[in-house]
Amino acid sequence: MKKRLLCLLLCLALLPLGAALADSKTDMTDNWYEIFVRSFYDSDGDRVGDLNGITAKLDYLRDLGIGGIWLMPIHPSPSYHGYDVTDYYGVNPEYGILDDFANLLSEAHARGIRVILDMVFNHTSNEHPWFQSARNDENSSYRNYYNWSAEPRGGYNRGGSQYYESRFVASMPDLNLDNPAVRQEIEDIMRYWLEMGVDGFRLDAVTSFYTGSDYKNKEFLGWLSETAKKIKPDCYMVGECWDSLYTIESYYESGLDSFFLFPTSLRGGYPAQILLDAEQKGVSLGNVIQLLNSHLGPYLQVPFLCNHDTDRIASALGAQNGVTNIKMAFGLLCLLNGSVFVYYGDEIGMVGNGNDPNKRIGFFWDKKMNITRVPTGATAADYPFGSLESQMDNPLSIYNYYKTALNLRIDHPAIARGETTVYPMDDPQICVMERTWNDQHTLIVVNFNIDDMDIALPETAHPYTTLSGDLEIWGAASLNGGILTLPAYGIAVLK
Ligand SMILES: [Ca+2]
Repeated sequence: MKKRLLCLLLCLALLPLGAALADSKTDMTDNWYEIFVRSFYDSDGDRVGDLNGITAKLDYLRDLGIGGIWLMPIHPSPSYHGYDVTDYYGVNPEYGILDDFANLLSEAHARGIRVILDMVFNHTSNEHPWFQSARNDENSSYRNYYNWSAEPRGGYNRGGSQYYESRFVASMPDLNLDNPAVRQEIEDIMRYWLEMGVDGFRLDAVTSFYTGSDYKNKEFLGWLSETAKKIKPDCYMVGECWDSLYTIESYYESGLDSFFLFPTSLRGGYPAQILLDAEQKGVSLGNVIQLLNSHLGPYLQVPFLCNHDTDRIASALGAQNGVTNIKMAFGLLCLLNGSVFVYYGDEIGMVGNGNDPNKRIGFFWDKKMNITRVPTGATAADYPFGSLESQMDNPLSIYNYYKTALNLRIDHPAIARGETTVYPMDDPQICVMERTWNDQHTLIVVNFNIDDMDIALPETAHPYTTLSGDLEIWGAASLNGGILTLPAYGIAVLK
């Protein structure tokens, strides 16, 4: 940890680039929202979510406290999910036309919301014209866009007289990312979208670019990052490295802005473990934050609870057990450094597990008849906490908890960006920590006791006199002199 800190300090002291990196890290920090376009909101009555549907809900997202959206693949594709692309320059006709996308971009930007696109560069669809040509003609100029073998091999499928690499499924042939022509195609694709105004990319399956070689994956990620930043210096990139904290840490060496922090997700993730497993929950929260910062301190962290590939967090925590854990897991997530990502529908406690389509069902806005069509293959579509409309006016709803938590991060920028000091407390069920960023100081207090507690605030260099934010589950916090009264599972923020 000390060595890392020293390196960072040296960088900041010696290189103007170091300072620029530190600035860009905090500039990129935001509250993000992942959208499966097909299942979000249908604007034209065909029961398929579309781009204009997202545009119609931008005010909702802004109000929720969202500053950026990640759109799952919007390109033409034979599958319902879109992770097998047939045209990287197009828009899935079920989602709309390119003009709709350009309009979404400009309306999002007008509201201060950034838009990043899901880019699948590991593989194409087997229906992509590149693959069709490569498969049907061994002399095609596209033949070396893919990897071929004369002999059967693991991870390869038969295509014509030979076998092509296709690690996920036969319909997703892996691209030959060593081929300079393929890299040129990828550069052209990134340029096209970035010049249109897209704010960056979510990179799919980064550990699969070169199966079995982290070294080559990182080299390619470094190239992707460098290439994109040359086109648009302030673009933002986040990679899917579905792995341990240690592997994720090593992937940051590639130079890519960020990687999803899978160790914060699901039942085995830090927030759920603190809530459900730890005996000394207050102490554990402080330890987790120090652990994350010791590994990822110099980098932009990207904690999240679930995504389109995982069970939904409400399912993972057991929706039948009630809302306290569902709320509190998100409350704790929002106390971590970096950019949090919310999967659409988690803010109303949507559930989903089992097969993939179950995790990607339609958002429940108001009436059941307005929900988008169930994705092909889904076997369950249940909404245990009701629609957004039914939750909006209920101050105790999951929706209002999410909204308060996200807006707390907007109102107190130091929470996401600041250096952490954890104060030791006599009660191991209480966590008190300070976040300092530039001249802003924020004190965060969490009470994991099942009773209201009167907490004597520790002595701090900066005086905290104002209760400026409160995430309530069992009632409101209050501050009298140096004593903070905090109900069970309450989170208070002081200035
Ligand atoms: Ca539609």
